[in-house]
Amino acid sequence: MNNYSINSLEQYFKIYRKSIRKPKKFWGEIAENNFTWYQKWDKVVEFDMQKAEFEWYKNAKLNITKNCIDRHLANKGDKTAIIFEPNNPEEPSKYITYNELYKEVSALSNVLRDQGVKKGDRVCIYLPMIPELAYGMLACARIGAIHSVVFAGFSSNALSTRINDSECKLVITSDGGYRGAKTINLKGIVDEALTKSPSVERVLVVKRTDAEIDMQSGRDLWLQPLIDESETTSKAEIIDAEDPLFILYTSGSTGKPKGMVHTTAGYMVFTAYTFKNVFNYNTDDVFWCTADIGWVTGHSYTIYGPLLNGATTLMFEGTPSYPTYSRFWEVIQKHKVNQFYTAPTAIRSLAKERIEFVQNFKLDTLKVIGSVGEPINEEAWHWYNDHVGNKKCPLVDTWWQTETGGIVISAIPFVTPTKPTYASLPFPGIKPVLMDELRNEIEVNQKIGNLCIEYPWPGIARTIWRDHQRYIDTYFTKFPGKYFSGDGALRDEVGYYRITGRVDDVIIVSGHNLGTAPIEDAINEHQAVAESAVVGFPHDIKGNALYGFVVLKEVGLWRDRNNLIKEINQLISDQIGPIAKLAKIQFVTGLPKTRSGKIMRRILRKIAEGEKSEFGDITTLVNPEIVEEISRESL
Ligand code: 7RM
Repeated sequence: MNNYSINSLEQYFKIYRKSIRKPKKFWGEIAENNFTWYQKWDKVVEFDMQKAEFEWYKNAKLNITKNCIDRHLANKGDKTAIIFEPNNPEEPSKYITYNELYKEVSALSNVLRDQGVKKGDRVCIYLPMIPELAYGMLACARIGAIHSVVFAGFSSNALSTRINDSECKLVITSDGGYRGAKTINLKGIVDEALTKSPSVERVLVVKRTDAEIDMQSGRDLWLQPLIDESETTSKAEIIDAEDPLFILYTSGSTGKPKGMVHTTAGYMVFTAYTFKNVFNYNTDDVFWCTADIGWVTGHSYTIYGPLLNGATTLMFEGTPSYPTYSRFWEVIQKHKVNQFYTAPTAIRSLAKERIEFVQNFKLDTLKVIGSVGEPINEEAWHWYNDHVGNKKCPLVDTWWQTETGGIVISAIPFVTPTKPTYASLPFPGIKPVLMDELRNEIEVNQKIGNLCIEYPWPGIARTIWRDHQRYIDTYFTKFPGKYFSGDGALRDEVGYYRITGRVDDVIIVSGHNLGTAPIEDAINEHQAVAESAVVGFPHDIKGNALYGFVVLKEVGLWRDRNNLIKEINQLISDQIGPIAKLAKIQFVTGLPKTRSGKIMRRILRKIAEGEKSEFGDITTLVNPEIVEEISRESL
């Protein structure tokens, strides 16, 4: 266990320095000592940042499911690998041991083989958050098929586009899914998608809701009878380190979604090592990441990271508000969760509700709480820290992306100190740099720049599926020789990074660089405000001026708009300076958000610029109807 867990601040700095000076030695040792390989590598890494070519653990042979499952069977066979907590609290939870996981994954992998799925084939998984989703991913990995999980909230069009881009030949879906008070007709959506997706030969259907569905003969099969007839052992294919493990689509700012490709060995080493250290996972802990597995956070930190560490990971089918706003806290209490990982948008929505919803539950099993997905504003940070972490759990604000595969900037609990709204320090092996618009490195502190990473790490995506040029253009061209994240950040005097939002969110007002996050923090300080988003719009004299979209907690209580506007601007003025005052404030009932909870600023920017109708693709929003409302009432 060579340096696999980081236990002190001194050790962190030592490991960090080593990881930067001798990355090959560093990543070689971690891979050497903590995983099962059929054959070791010839070279730890070979890369070319200009061509965006990366080969980690070159020529090594392995199977990631051997590492996620088989190697735990001897000592941990009866340990719970996955706790399944259903949408409906009345329905019993399921506890799936490593032994059972082995059998389920083996059986499903045999079914896939019988259906003609071969190494390198793409399998689309369109399932709710039920155990079969985990089995499906791992069954693909067992036989070297490439999984492409599509979030079950996506429409038939979005599903079809994704299936077609990677030419999936098989789809695993279910008759339906439960989410809060809703039942979703997944099979119907698949049927519609497949009218436009000719590559799919076979659909395997999991029974979940018992809904009446159409089964197309010759194409659709119920999964359970096939599983029942299958062997419950399965040979793990020998996979090359750089064979693709999965494709996961991430929406670009324009154009069609990008199929980010992750390969096997590097992704395995990186997710395992970051999981262990960022969450301080110890044997017998129960870990819960609330993200849907349709997003990278669910891939890396509900499935792969935890299982690689032999952990118990919780899969939750439901939503934070069903049947009550206490659902998260109830689940933490019920399963004695030790590490809890969620998104700021969930925190803000729960912080809006009465405090009793959280206070009535015993959360004292928690040791570490985490945040991911967007900058966490100061008010949400404190609410999470005080009421969920009870001021005793380190709050790790983890910055990363689909493209990075795993966490790249984060505090390490009990090792490096946290600081509200700061993702803080780079993880070992990660060398962040801030670049200005003239492509010079920003060496001073407190200045916002483009957040880039200088050296590859094992978890970095390898390409965009069948579009390597787009991969190069998007991430490796603007700042040659570096990976460009598309995010802005600043560094404080001790080297902590604060992510300020997408760089297109940096607004230059009268020559001052302003990040939207700190302004939103200031606005959110106001007791009437639930949430806000700030964008820029062109201004004759200042270059840009600021437009704030503000959601109030209880609309009726705040009738004096003019006074409210004054108070909000006073807060901004106090916290950042008069330069950051808003030229316009529009009160809205909600903000346009993607299904993963990110505010779609592109739309707000258009509205602020006076656009009334052309908003581009808004199908990935959870609340497309809000766009009409905001634009109708725009100032
Ligand atoms: C993990 C994930 C990536 C984008 C990224 C950022 C934003 C994610 C944080 C964050 C501030 C954070 N992957 N983002 N984490 N911003 N602080 N801790 O979300 O591909 O879906 O999104 O999310 O803008 O570029 S993602």
